[in-house]
Amino acid sequence: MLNKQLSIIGVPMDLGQNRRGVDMGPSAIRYAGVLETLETLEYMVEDLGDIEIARPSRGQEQLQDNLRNLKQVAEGNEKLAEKVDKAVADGRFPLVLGGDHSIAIGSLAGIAKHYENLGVIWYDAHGDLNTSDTSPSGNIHGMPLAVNLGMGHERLTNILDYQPKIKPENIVIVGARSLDQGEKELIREKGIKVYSMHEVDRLGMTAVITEIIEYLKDKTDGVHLSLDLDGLDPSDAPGVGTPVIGGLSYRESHLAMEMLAETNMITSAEFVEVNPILDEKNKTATIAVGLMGSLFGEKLK
Ligand code: 4U7
Ligand code: MN
Ligand code: MN
Ligand code: MN
Repeated sequence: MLNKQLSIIGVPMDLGQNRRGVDMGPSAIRYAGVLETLETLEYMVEDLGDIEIARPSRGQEQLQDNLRNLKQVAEGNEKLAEKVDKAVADGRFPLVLGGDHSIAIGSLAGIAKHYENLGVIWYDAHGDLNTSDTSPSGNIHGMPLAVNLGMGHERLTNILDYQPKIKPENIVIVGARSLDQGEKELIREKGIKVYSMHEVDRLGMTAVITEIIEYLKDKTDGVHLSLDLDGLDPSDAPGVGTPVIGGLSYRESHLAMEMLAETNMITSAEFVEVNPILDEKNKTATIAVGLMGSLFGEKLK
């Protein structure tokens, strides 16, 4: 069984990218019934509310050194890191609700310091392995995995005063289908394990998750799931800022969560990039909550 004490932390962050609305993700996910779902599964859930995120005043959004809103993104992530750090120190499972994916910088900063070898499953259409040198957009939500490897601006890599947060051999990316050139080079150079859509199509999700469990189980002392809803196909999860066709299906995603639930290996999680403004009747937030239900053992009840 997973840790029964959960702490939910909302992060209304939309400054890591260009499209407004993803700051409403935590509300949409709460509205879709996250607390009720987890309480039905007999978790003791504490909702810590939302982290306060500063707004750049209108027209003041800054693209400095190819890093959009660096100051606000860094400050928001510092606050998040402290909250998450405390939750883990108190023996609780942190469940972080985004917000854009730049918040994985703060979550992992708070979590990774409690582990020698934290594994990370990055469920995403993208690699999020850009730095300000390789990013085509300057958007920090495309950089958090690189930041956690200790690459990028020091204001981001050094949150909570240590780095790197994770090791390349403890990372697995699932669902990738939109990788930039610099990201591909980094994946090759660091030997990061990637199950792109090609591998998922070829092997099937059952084999992919079985391999991932095998790959991580002996060398890690905890595993963080970072689930970007754009890992799913936009026909299932339309409410995301950077949709990419040809994604993981709703069923494959549930299967993945159910298989992870059976192992009890997940020790923290975040669900990010839900944008209610781009959504259809809160469909994407509802799917996020459904996936959480599976991850937290609905099928095993
Ligand atoms: B997400 C992109 F160029 N790679 O860096 C970039 F394609 O957190 C997209 O996975 C990043 O949603 C997407 O801007 C970040 C782009
Ligand atoms: Mn993505
Ligand atoms: Mn992402
Ligand atoms: Mn996205």
